[in-house]
Amino acid sequence: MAEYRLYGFGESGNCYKVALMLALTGADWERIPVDYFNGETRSSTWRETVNEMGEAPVLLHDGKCLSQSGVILDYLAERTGQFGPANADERREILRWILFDNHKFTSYYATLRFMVGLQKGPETPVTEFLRGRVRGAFSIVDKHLAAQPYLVGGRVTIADFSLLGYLYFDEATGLSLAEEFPHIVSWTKRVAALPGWRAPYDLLPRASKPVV
Ligand SMILES: N[C@@H](CCC(=O)N[C@@H](CS)C(=O)NCC(=O)O)C(=O)O
Repeated sequence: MAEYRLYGFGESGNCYKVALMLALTGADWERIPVDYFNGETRSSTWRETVNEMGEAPVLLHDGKCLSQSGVILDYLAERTGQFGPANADERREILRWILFDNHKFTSYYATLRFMVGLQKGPETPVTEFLRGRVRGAFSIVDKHLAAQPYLVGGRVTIADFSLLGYLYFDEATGLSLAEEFPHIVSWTKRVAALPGWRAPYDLLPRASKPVV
């Protein structure tokens, strides 16, 4: 059995955040499949035995069962000594970006991409609202990255992995990142050039067949 065991599935950028960290740190890890689209995370078994919050990713390590990608990234940075903060000020900076990510950057974008790109639903006031909120959050990050190569400390950290979680998928969202957020796109390329980087579906297989 591998040292780290990750409940995850390919469509999930939140799971990809953790899988990417495991890949880039050279960790010994394996995936535990999650039947997400048939409701496994909503089942009482999942909530009673894996994660009461009803979400993936979940990491099993050393007798611990950890959820919330930001917490897992922090744990892995501490365990591996890689991509973590160099001091207390950086630790707070990383936390600040991960909280912003979970509230606005990932959450609006992931929901928009789920509705438009995976469910292939119609344009509605909800998708229009989400796209506006994504543009607001992405503009903030694009401006930050115009002045520095990575989010914190001038080097790659777990803050980058958190915000990048959904940016390597190519399902439609109705946004053109290349046209609207060029500094974000340059940043995705810098991280993709790291040794050991792999694209989402190369690290975690899909849980569903694509909707056509
Ligand atoms: N803030 C959480 C979000 C996790 C999350 O929303 N995971 C999705 C899959 S990408 C999920 O399991 N959703 C189940 C649900 O909301 O019912 C994290 O970063 O781990």
